[in-house]
Formats: sequence, structure tokens, C-alpha cells
Amino acid sequence: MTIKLPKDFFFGAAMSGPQTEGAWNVGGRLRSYWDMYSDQEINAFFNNVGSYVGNDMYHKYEEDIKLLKSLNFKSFRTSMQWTRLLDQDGKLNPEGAAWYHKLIDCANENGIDIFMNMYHFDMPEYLVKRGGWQNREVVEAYANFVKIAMEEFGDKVKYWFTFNEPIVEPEQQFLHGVWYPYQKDFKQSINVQYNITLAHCLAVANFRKLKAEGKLCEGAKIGMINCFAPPYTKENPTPEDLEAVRMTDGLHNRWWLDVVAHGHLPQDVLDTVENDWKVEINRRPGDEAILAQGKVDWLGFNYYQPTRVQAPDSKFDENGLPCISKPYIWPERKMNVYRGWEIYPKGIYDFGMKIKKECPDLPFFISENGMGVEGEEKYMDENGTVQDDYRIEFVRDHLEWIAKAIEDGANCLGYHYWGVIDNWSWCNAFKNRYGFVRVCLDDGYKRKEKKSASWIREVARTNEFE
Ligand code: BGP
Repeated sequence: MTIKLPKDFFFGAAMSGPQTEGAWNVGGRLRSYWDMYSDQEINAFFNNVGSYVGNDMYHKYEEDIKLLKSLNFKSFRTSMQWTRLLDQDGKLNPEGAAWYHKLIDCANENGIDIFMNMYHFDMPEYLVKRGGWQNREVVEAYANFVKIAMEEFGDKVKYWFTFNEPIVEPEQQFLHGVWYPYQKDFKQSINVQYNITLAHCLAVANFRKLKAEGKLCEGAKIGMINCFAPPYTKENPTPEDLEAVRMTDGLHNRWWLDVVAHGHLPQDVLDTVENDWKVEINRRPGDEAILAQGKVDWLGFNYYQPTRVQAPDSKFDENGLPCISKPYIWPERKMNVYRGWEIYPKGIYDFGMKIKKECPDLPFFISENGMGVEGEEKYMDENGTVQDDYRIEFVRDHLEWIAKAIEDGANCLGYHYWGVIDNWSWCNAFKNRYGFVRVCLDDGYKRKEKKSASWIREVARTNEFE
């Protein structure tokens, strides 16, 4: 059966600056949270590979952009590193800016739209030392960074995004405690989440102001990229299970959806956090007016796996902080065993329909989706080409559900695959490879297409697949 996507549906690549560029000490780049973390604790990283090299895109960007073009991709999302663009006084670093000019010009010359994301978990180290997102001054510093970037590149970048997956830092660093500073404290986590939300809103306000002044490209748009996951629970749930679903959805999904679509936070979530759980959010007078400016033009939806939850064992932990839910293991689940993530393509449809229902005026695109596999050498043929049929199947199954969502009225405009060219990834480093293109770490970071590259090239050319 042939599945057809709309004619103007776009395919593109999702990557990020800190995971690709490398060149960590070139051109006056400052150190980031990841460089600090790598120095402090290299064994927190798979195979002790820290943040320094990325996939060497700093030097290979021309080759990489041509590669994306040859795959028939129309767009490329990366992120601008705060550490590269600005100096420690928050002023433009001309050498850093020069490299981003080259990257953007090269993409434009090749007919690839840059989707420029302004933050991908990569706080400058000197700001981490001032408390990072716990400090309201950092919120202002971020808004300044975005403003400078938009002033510098506004005439050549049309599509801007404030954050990638803003829920990840609060959760990984302050709630689950799996990334430095390894805290498990809901109060810290919700306040970091809140400050990031304000930072987003101030950045949108800067965008709107510059746009009104005619300083941005014709048709320039601003968006936010979120990892959304539909929360499911067990069959025949108890009221407590449903409550776990409500608050998981509230903190992970609706928190952001309400800001970007409606300009406020979900009241039921605030009520639960502040009144029932007695956790104080450091809100200040005037914040509501800031939140009201957070509405965006479109939305990026990253999807990897669903969330399955049930009621927690107790409502509060030993420190009196709330327990929101505990995982529910669905007996029929199919896993990507390498990444430890469930594969559930229908989730992309379910959440797409949720966006349509809850934010009917907000167009979206799939901004990340992908399959990371460890040890892909074992799938290499005699020519050294990775025969990644599993990846083709993964993408095809998700595209099929996207096509169905569009058929049922979802306003989904395109699909960006995560990590088109293998890249470095946070504590996992190069453990799980996502690319349609392999990066040969022991051969000068050479690029080599996998089997899936020819498949996606044809899908992106025709907007249809079998
Ligand atoms: C997303 C992030 C990406 C990337 C991806 C895969 O959440 O936005 O930066 O890391 O997940 O994750 P991993 O490489 O850890 O498997």
C-alpha cells in the first residue's frame, strides 16, 4: 500500500550545536556545562567520551549540508551555542558569529532552511556557577543572548526556536538526579522549569519587537520544541492512577502547551503544586504579563516514546516532597532494547490529535524522532555499509501514523529526523547511533551512508512510501 504525505510536507534533519560542532576551544568559545561536567567526571560518560569533539561539524559543515541536500531534505535544525556566540560579558564574540554566518550562508546557498534553536541543554559554565536557571538574572542573560543573535542573523534566518525540550534540564538535573548536580528535589525542579518558561517568554517578546521594527526576514516565525509524550495508564485505572496521569501530563505537556498556545500556565497544575503539595514557586508580581507573551507561531514536537504511569506508592517522599507517579510497564510493549525506550508509533498520532484538540490554531511539525542503536558494526555488510532495516521500519511506522493524523485533521507540516548524521549525545556519548549516515570515529569522523539513507532520500523526494 502506498502512503502519501501532503505535497508541501517537508523533511529535514534535527541536530544540535553542542552535539555536532566540536571545536570546543576554537574562536574564543567559552566552556559549557558539558565541558565542565566532562572535566569533573569523565566516567559519567559512555566510554569516557566527553563533550569535546561532537561529530566535527565545525570543520565539516559544507560537506554535511551538501549531504542533507543530497538526501532531499528542505531544512536543518541545529542550535546556536551561547558559549560560541557571546563572550563572558554577554557581548558578541566576532569569531563565533563568523562561523555561524558561514554555516547559515552555506545552508541558504544550498536551498536548506536553517531552523535555529537557541538552547539545547548547554548553559555557559560561568552562568552555571552563578546558579544557572535557578537564578533569575540568568533568565535575563538568556533573553539578551537571543536578542543579540536575532539582531545579527535576523536577515538570513527565518525560523527561530527558543528551547529544545525545556523539561529535560529540570528533570535530569534536579528531579531524577541523573545529571550533575544530581539533585532529587521537586521544589528545585519546578522552579528551574518556571524560570526556563519565563526565559522562553522574554525571548519571544524580543522576537516580536524586532519583527515589528522590520529587523527580521519576511515571514519570520518563532517556535518552541518540546518532547511531548502522551501519558497512558493501565486498563481499568483507579482514581489515583488517573490523578498520576493528570499531573504527569500537566507538568510535561500542558505546562508548555498552555504557555505557547494560550500565554499562561495551567491553573489546575499550579493549584496542585502550590495548594495541595505546598511547594512554593518563586513567582513575582508582573510574571503573568511575561507569560502572556509566550505564544508562538508554531510548535516542534519531539517524539520517541510514550509515558506510561500509575499511582505512586505514597503521595510524598521522606522529605515531604511530592511523588507524582511511578512507571507502569505495559505487558505488550515493544522495546528498543539498546536505548531502553518503548517503540509505540501510535503515540505520535495520539499526541498530534491532542495538539489539534487543545491548540487548534497552532501548526506543528515533528521536530525529532529517531532510533538509536548500540553496536551498529554488527549490522555492517562486506562493504562496511550498515544494513539498518530496523531504522527504516521505525521511521516508516511513525510516518504512517503521521499521515493518519494529517488525514484526521492534525496540522502537521513536516518531519525532522533526529541525528541524521551520528552525533555525540550527553552522557550516552556515542553509545546509541541514530544517523542515516554513520560517523567513523576511528577514521577522522568520516561520513558513510547507511542503508536507510537511500530509503529516506526517496521518501523525501516523493513524499510517499510503501
Ligand atoms: C532528545 C534530545 C537530543 C538527543 C535525543 C536522543 O531528547 O533532544 O539531544 O540526545 O534525545 O537521546 P540519546 O542520544 O540520549 O539517546
